[in-house]
Amino acid sequence: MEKEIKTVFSGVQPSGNLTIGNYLGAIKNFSRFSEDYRTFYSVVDMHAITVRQVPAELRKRTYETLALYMACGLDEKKNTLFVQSHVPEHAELGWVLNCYTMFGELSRMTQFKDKSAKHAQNINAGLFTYPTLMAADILLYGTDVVPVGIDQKQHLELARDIAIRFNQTYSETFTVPEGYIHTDTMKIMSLAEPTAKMSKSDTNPNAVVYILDSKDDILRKFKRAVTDSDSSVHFSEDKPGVSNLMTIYSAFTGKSLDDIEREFDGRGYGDFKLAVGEACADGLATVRDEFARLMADKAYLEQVMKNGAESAHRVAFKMMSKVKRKIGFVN
Ligand code: AQP
Repeated sequence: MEKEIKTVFSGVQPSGNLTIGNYLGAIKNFSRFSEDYRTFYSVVDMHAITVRQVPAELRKRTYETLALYMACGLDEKKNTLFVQSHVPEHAELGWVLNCYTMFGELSRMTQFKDKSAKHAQNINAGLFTYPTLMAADILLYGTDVVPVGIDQKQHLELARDIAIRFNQTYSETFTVPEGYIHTDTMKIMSLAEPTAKMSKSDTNPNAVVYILDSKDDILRKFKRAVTDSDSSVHFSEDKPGVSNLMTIYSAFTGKSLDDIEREFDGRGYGDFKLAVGEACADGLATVRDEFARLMADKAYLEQVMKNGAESAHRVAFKMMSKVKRKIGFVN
């Protein structure tokens, strides 16, 4: 039977200060769905502990990530905004799906390989089964669409495979989700090393622009951004630094890449970098102000978390009951 309203789910880990990669690749796209879809956006704290976190910071960042969702335009009345660990069905379904996910499949995940190399002292089982928990997040809500950056594509494909496998083993249970990857901004690159993804856990602060950076910091970081020895503002594979800056400029101004090339024809990188910095800082100014306002009212954020958890739980509980019945657990 065709569902009338389609469902969207996505999440962001409170594992650091959020970057313009998280913003342009994911969060900015979330609000596109608010009007016509049933939307669930989660602060995925259970994913964050696959890497060691300082408890007080994790707690603070959980509030901050929720406030950032709202500051970036997600209306808490139109979207279910919640914290993953407040809805126990995520862990419950995650365990069940572990038993329908193959060791070989998880071994092929590039994020696991990258993060294992980065955290060689803590290659825990949670890091390995991260994609199964992500599949549970998505499948619990009958999700049709998952807006993510390109780095999550492999995990999403695994979620689809797990859904199909489960449905074929029993009967139609899970909706097989589709990714929504905004091709223009699917991978914002590091400013210091433009062939690597901009990541919130990067240890070089000049490589990353955080959503909440001050205007001065943003201008300084773009001024220092790695480009190349040429001086033409032109989008191409062999100019990863300049192309990345053009992508960011385009995302904040709405200008096309051709228009940007024309705008900076013969003007050199100095002018261009300043313009990118200004556009980014101005584009984020209202987010920063709204974030500060929201963070000053912790009680309200807690109310949003509570309402979100209740709404999410109602849906998740139903799906979990169905799963238990299918696999033969006694009610
Ligand atoms: N650089 C990026 N460009 C485009 N999209 C990005 N995303 C992350 N970085 C970029 C998208 O943001 C969403 C939330 O990401 P996450 O919090 O789940 O973690 P991640 O993908 O592992 O992002 P980070 O910033 O690199 O976090 P750490 O450093 O903690 O591992 C996802 O949709 C992601 O695609």
